[in-house]
Amino acid sequence: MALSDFLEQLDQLASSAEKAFQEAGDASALDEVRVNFLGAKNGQLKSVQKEMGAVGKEDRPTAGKKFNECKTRIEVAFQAAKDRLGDPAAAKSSDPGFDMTLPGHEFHLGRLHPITQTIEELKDIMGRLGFSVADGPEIEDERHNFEALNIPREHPARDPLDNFYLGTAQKAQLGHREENPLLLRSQTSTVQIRVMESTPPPIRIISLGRVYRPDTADATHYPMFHQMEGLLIDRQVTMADLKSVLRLFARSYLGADVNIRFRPSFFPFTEPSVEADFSWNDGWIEFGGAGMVDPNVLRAVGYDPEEVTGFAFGLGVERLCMRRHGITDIREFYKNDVRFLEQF
Ligand code: FA5
Repeated sequence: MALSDFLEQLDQLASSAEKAFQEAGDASALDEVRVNFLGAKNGQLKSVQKEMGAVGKEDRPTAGKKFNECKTRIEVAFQAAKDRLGDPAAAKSSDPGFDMTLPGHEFHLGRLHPITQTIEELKDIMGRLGFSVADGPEIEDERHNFEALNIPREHPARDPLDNFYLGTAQKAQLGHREENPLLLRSQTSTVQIRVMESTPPPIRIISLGRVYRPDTADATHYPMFHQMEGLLIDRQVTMADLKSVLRLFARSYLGADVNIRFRPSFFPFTEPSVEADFSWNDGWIEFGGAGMVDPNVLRAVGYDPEEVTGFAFGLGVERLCMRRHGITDIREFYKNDVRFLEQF
């Protein structure tokens, strides 16, 4: 090969490499150009180097010198491109679509719903009082929601208008028999029965979960809400134990300055029964029902009411949380308004 052809080839190679390195727009394009020109195996520079053997012996020193110059030009172009792309400010300024003065995106960190936070705290307080946590299904049968709780068939609490009974199609889907209709549980007292059916006394449990009633939503009522059920069964349990546990619990959760009062009431599954209120805005609001477990309930699960007695309570979780945080409308919990939720 004539020396002039070889030198010409080197010049062209260096020029096209410089152009390619200048045009490389990002790191992967740069790497492609580097492999094309400087690749150790099949790079164009390597191929040209191999052709140097075809240049006449006397011309080799000139060819070698020119080859080294060409190699340096390509390496300098590579380094310049690397510097340009490696510097983020330089890279961005080459992108006309990026405006460095724009404000950044704000990321919202998720957090637990206030009712979930309340449930965790209630479990904690009751855990310290020796109560463990039990669970039960939200779709219940009449036996656990009513019968075993001493609520007979003709009782108004079983009125279909006051409960969410499952339709025939839903029951068929669950493969359920007609004689024991299914409904969304209207109280967590169902869990009392499930626990007593499967566990011998003594018992000391709480159960927290959703319950459903076709109540019209207002500031203190919602058709779906949460209850904390408590059940303690042992020898010689009295009403005094019930009152002190509820008082201790309310003071732990709401603070020592909360006033509590008990009003005589009626529940088919407790005798005697009370309703518990706490003070709120110069008045009182009911936070739960409670009482000594009725002997009929103890008998229905195979316990001997002469041997053991016990108390039970069912408290409204939303109302406790509302009192604690000064929330005046229960509907706030379920609007999913981030401005409300992010305060907790
Ligand atoms: C009961 O549900 C009984 N199972 C409580 C009980 C358990 C009594 C064990 C005796 C022994 P009651 O229907 O009163 O009781 O409901 C209990 C609490 O749930 C109420 O005091 C109130 O705080 C809350 N509550 C009731 N209905 C609603 C509603 N629609 N929205 C929000 N909270 C409610």
